[in-house]
Amino acid sequence: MKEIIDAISVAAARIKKVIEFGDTGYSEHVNKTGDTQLKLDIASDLIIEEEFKKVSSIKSIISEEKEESKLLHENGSYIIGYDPLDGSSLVDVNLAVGSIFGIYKNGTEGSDIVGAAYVVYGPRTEIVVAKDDVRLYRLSENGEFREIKTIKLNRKGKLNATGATQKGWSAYHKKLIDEIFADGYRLRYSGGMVPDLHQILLKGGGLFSYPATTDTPKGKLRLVFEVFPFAFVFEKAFGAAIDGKKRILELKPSHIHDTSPCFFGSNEEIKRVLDEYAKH
Ligand code: AHM
Ligand code: MG
Repeated sequence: MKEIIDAISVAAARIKKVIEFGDTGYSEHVNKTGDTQLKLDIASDLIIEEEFKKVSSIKSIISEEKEESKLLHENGSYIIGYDPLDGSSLVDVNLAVGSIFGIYKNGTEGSDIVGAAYVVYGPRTEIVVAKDDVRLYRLSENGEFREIKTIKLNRKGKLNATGATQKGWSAYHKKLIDEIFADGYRLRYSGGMVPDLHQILLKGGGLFSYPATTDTPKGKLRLVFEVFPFAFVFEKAFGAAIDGKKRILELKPSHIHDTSPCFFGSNEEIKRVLDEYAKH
């Protein structure tokens, strides 16, 4: 898998430049989810595809920005599901964005994931890689990613990142979130899942939620490109990830672009969600 992480590192350094100096305008294309693609989404997707084409162990790629999966090397053994530039609409307001990668074998169900990585393009460029454990790497002046530390969540955190349109929340979801705030948790939510989850991972824990709502009953975030990779990261960092009732990595999407409600966090906060959701 090292060759895949190396390719992600090369792609990340290239995408960082595109974010800094590229055109932030819209293209004329609409992706599978119905979003008009930004030129930055397309450029990032092309860079990743170019770098993955050089890696013979990658059998196929599935991108949030592509309708279908794409075969790269018939004899490869890995399938990579990725979101090339998550939160790309935040670039024009100069907030942090990211790239997310799920590394799968055999298929793209939750149980097929064998590794995950994400890149944060913020004031600094960082890569987090989850295999047996979760490690943070940072881009240094010489253009190389240097290992910084291993990431481990505490049993309980202090941050509460609450996603989705509040007027569409269920009454019990609102009750749960209100109770968490009443216990002293602080709101942190930029609208980019990569920096928002990265903050929870690095500040020791908390809860990130993107629930089902009346306007998005199956949530917004995509299983193969966003939710499974982060579920893998959180579990390997001694946290947990659920859809409200079930462990995320037990879910089986019926289509590569399927979405799911999702909750990521440290164990105590995830237990609170499970206890409240079990009643409904
Ligand atoms: P994108 O893939 O189109 O960029 O959308 C995904 C983003 C996530 O990064 C973020 O958590 C979520 O959308 C925010 O959505 P909302 O504004 O509805 O809370
Ligand atoms: Mg995304």
